[in-house]
Amino acid sequence: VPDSVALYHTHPVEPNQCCSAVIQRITASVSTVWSVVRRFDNPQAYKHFVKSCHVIVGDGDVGTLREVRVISGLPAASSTERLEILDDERHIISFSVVGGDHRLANYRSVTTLHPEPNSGSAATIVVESYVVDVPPGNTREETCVFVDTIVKCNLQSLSQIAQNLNGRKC
Ligand code: A8S
Repeated sequence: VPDSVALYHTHPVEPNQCCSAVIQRITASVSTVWSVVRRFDNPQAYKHFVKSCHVIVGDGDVGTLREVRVISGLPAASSTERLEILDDERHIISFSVVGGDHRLANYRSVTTLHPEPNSGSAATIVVESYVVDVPPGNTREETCVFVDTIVKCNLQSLSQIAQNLNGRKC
């Protein structure tokens, strides 16, 4: 396990919070996956729950704020999110939820990309971890199941998009 995984996926967790991580293998190079993931202004490129996204302030660097609107059927309408880390060398992106109309208070996630060892850089391991407040009326377990489901969907969709992009380069 690279040192950076322990370094960037270790979160301080308060007693009323839960944290978890999802790992996804993608048959595409780190640079291809990164080209999709790094676009803080365009989460709808791979997050299918996102209906629209508008940058409120910023130019895509740390501190940029976006407002995401989500599709109907979720216990949420919108989320205001701040870009916390964007490291193009180490392939790390992190955002935190700072407002909105939803139940995931103080959500923060970190996503890191790693070339799969011995794959000739043709495959990427994505690690996405998060910490979030357990909403009133829910258990830690329920919260993790809900968020894990969203993150897994996002990373599976990311996998499909990156694999298609990679195929086009040949
Ligand atoms: C992400 C991860 C998550 C997004 C959650 C967990 C969210 O956008 C959705 C439903 C909610 O209830 C909360 O990387 C919120 O986007 C899909 C609106 C924040």
